[in-house]
Amino acid sequence: MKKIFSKVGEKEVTRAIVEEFAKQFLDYVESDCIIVGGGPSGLMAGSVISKKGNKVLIIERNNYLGGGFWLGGYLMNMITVRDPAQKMLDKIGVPYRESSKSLYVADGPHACSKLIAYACDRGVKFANMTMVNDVVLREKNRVCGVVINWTPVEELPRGLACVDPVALETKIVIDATGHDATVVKKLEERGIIKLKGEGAMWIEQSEDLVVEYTSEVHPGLIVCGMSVSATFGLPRMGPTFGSMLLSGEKAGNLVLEKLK
Ligand code: 48H
Repeated sequence: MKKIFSKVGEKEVTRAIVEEFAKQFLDYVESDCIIVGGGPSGLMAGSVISKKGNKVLIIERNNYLGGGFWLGGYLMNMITVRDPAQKMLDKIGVPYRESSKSLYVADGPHACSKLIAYACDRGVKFANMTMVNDVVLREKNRVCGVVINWTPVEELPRGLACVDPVALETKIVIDATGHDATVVKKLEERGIIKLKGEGAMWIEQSEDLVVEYTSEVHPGLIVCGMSVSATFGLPRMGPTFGSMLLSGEKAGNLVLEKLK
């Protein structure tokens, strides 16, 4: 048989993966920014921060990136954005068409994969199948890092596995966990913040509000995307994603200001 591939075996493949993973993991034990959640807002925030040469790690509990951006609305994989968010689609190179005045529709998988590539091209690193289950708090309860475990370990019945998680230090954390607002909830559990909970759907109001309320909710913790709605009790917008991209961009710029 004529060989097409060069002579490389199992041990070399395993070594390549372990070495590169361990090198990156060690490097990102300390970073400039940790983003919890790899949906549209987190990916956009990461792209903005990383483009300036900062070390950004996105932690995602699933084995894929993109959050709700793949499927758009109601398991129909078309996404919509309202004017002016089509300019963000231009930026990441996603084709779209105007469906009605100022409403644009694009293919979900195309938009999502382009956004993931956009973040990768700008240097964002990822930890998939990894779940943030707590925060690191220091003086005056400043958020200084996150506590992580492998998602499958975290999901095991409590009686079955007693595995202590590990912690990563960082200068600033972004909660981009969507409807769950997981990181903000950790502060609420300790009586530091009060979560208002997401409001009912009202597309026209919600998108402006999400962008407006994208902010540092507690020293060391910025919220973006749907976690803004959950934190501040804002209306939801359903299957339209412009504010996720603009909120992510704003969160990224807030982090850049802080890192200066
Ligand atoms: C690690 C975690 C953890 C954790 C959650 O839901 P997302 O797509 O979030 P956004 O805010 O970027 O976008 C929201 C959008 O998809 C949406 O749902 C809209 C617009 N809804 C409107 C409406 O009215 O319903 O992504 C969040 C990501 C997901 O991939 C989660 O798996 C991940 O965060 N995640 N990752 N550790 N503790 N919690």
